[in-house]
Amino acid sequence: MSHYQSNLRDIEFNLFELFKRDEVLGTGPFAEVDADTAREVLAEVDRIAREDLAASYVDSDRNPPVFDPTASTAPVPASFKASYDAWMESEFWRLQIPEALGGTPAPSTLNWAIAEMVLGSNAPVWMYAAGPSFASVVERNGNERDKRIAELMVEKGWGATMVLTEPDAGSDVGAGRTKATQQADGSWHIEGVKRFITSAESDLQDNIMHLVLARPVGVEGHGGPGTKGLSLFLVPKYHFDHSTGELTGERNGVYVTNVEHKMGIKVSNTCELTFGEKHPAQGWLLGEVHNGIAQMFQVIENARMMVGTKAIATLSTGYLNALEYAKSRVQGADLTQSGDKTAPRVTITHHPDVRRSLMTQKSFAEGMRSLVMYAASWQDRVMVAQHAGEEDKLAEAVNDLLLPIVKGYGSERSWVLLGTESLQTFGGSGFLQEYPIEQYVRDAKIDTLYEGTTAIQGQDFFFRKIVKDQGTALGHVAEEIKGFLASEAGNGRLKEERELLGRALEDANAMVGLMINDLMSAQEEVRNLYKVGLNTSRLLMALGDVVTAWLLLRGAEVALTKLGGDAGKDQAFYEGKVASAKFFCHEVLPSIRAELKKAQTVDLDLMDLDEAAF
Ligand code: ST9
Ligand code: FAD
Repeated sequence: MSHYQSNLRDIEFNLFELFKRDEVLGTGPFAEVDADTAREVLAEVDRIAREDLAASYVDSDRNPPVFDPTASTAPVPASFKASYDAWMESEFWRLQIPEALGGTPAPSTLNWAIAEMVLGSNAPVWMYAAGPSFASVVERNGNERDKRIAELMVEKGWGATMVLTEPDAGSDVGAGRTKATQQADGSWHIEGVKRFITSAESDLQDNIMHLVLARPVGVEGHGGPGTKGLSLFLVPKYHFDHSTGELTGERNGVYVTNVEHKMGIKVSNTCELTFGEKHPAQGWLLGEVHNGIAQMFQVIENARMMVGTKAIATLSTGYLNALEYAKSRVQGADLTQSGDKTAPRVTITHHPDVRRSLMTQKSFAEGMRSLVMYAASWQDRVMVAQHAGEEDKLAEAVNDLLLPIVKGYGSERSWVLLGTESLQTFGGSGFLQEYPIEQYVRDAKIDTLYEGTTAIQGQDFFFRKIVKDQGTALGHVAEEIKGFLASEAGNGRLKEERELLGRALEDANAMVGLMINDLMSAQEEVRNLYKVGLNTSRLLMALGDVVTAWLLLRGAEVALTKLGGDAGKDQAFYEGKVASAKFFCHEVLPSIRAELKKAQTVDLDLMDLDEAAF
């Protein structure tokens, strides 16, 4: 039986009922993908995910790749290769890439809906299969040479990697020391050691294109300190004929020199990558411009969305597995009959605390699914504008604002809830490898770490997405929420919850105001910046809760309308939507007041404390 329990009904609810994607499907840039096609694709991806992708989930955890230092290889298990092949053969990855590369562009919302099912059933498949998406960044930023390389990457099914991290440069990418020296023929030789590079080795593809950040030496005006001195180079594993893509048989001087032993996602090779040690590692400067960090952030933005979606997808399948177990596990008597030792035993879904736990899981999983879809709906707007030869600055800014929430908030909430609630629902059985939850917990922990830790997401959120943006995007989202608060949404049935949301929004806004004040006061007393830094993660989580609650309530409003008519077989589904929105507002939102109080009492004591006192 499949470990993966998808929630296609809720995915379709988000796409078609809440965010009304039938209005964009089949139009403009998405002319080739109408709503009917989208539904067919979703149904087929659902099947592939539950059957073909989920099939190797356990085996590739128990029998992970083993690094062979002599050959510098780490082949994946055959079961995983079968899953990977099934995904590549489905060709659905073409929905993510531009027509110029043989793609059939679909709205971002549809792509992230598809991604949820792939990531929830076997995330490393999505990561190894990202070559064509990487190619679209090469195509967008490249000159004629690079555009041809991008075509070859897709045509030949090559893999690709994002290569930033070094032993001494993790969160601080700008500390990277890998260097690039230009050669007489215009290419570059890369020298240095990168670590933790995902998909840098496997036997899944004939070639791998590494997108490498390195510091050019001896180039005036470039190669200075920090991230701005980094340039992006295309460094293939094997040399190839740049017009035909035929491999020349010659190995480039970039080798995997170690594969990490990890807590989870073990089949996803995490590699140390050494450049130019045995012989030169030749690379080409992307687009022949020195603009590495900005180019790499095009990849990072996509990857951050991916990581948040992966975490949330895992919580969703964790919840549905827990629900299934709870419905059949008989233990104890109903609380109202606990005095009667002969009372019938009941399934654990009868116990109030189990119900609290299940509804916590359901409301977060479904609310954060809506969060992913909401962010993606802004990406749809960006794509529509670009197709019309325009720029939608607001859509870009709101998407930017939402990314750290999807990634930082999404991964933190998911990882914690998978452990404290989904696994807990199974009792001691949750601790066993017989059930998938312990693997979910191990596999989801990485989501709070890579692609920028939660601390980095919190700082990105406040300093870049709020302060640098001068509050434009945040102001827009807040206005949308206020519009909802002022409406008659739910026809009286969501009145209390709208009030709770209103209060939470005020509290979160007060937190932003407080932090802006601390930031301003840092101009006089620079150490006040520490106060801001003590609150950035807190703000990310608080606003994450606010946006999630609002989206759940919007879903509840839709559901109430459906329940007002003949909901038919969907009666329970819609009742569940209303119940989870109400639950979230009552159970989660009041804590934001306490978080505000904590934020207000933050002072410099912690920073003044001698390290020895910790
Ligand atoms: C990793 C990979 O962890 C894990 C999973 C891999 C799976 C791979 C496969 C799946 C991925 C599929 C992707 C396919 C591609 C698809 C594309 C489709 C189209 N937003 O603030 P400053 C830029 S990888 C945008 O001064 P510092 C910006 O250019 C490792 N841009 O930063 C800015 O200049 P300006 C991940 C941003 O103090 C410049 O950077 N590692 C943003 O120099 C400098 O900004 C990390 O994520 C942003 N949010 O450096 C590192 N922020 O201001 C985490 C910055 O002029 N650390 N830029 O615009 C950080 O993010 C740090 O904050 C830092 C700080 C490095 C940026
Ligand atoms: P550090 O930066 O040393 O952080 C340690 C702790 O300090 C964290 O809690 C962090 O939040 C905190 N911290 C650090 N700086 C600050 C600060 N300024 N303010 C507040 N707190 C701070 N990298 C790639 O380039 N490509 C990949 O494909 C890739 N894949 C990965 C796959 C896996 C499985 C793993 C584990 C990592 C991968 N990484 C990859 C690297 C990953 O992005 C980094 O591990 C991550 O960015 C954190 O860097 P670090 O591990 O050096 O931690």
